[in-house]
Amino acid sequence: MIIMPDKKTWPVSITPDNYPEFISTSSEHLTRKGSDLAGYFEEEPEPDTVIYEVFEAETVGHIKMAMTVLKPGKVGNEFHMTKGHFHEDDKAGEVYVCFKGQGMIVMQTKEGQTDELRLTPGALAYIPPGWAHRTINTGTEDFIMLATYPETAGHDYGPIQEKGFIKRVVEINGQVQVV
Ligand code: M6P
Ligand code: ZN
Repeated sequence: MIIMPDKKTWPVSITPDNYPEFISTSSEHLTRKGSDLAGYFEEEPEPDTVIYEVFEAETVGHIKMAMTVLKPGKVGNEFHMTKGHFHEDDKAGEVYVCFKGQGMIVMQTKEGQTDELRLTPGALAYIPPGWAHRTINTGTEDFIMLATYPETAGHDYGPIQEKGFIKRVVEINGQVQVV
């Protein structure tokens, strides 16, 4: 089953069965290793460890789609996570759909409001404009989710790179805790 006969201009349905084809037909592929996340965790990750990969679909028009595959694991007691970012366009929101694994999304505003949501397969998360967002794999298998967002959103990594998120997701006594 091919989900994207002409992936730029043909309607597609991405399902729990065919989502691996999205990955295999993506046009852009980004790998983030421990060395790319230096300074993000409380402890430093192994530089060569792959933390996550992002597969972006070739689309036309105003909507972009990217699938993130976040590997299971921890750095110290902190679960593997994405860098996290604000959007350059403060009117641009984002929608995540979870396909596989167990995870969380942590969000915060520039004014210091924070929130977090658990994501399991089938769950959809809405990230309102103005909220920075980071994904965390709290499980033992790959955590895979699809993101859709306006092509003009832009990634603003600066504030998170400098100060981090207010909340971290860690394992304490075998339990997932937001601290
Ligand atoms: C999702 C989307 C992408 C983002 C990716 C990885 O797929 O939000 O825009 O690039 O996650 O997150 P980050 O860019 O914060 O490392
Ligand atoms: Zn985003």
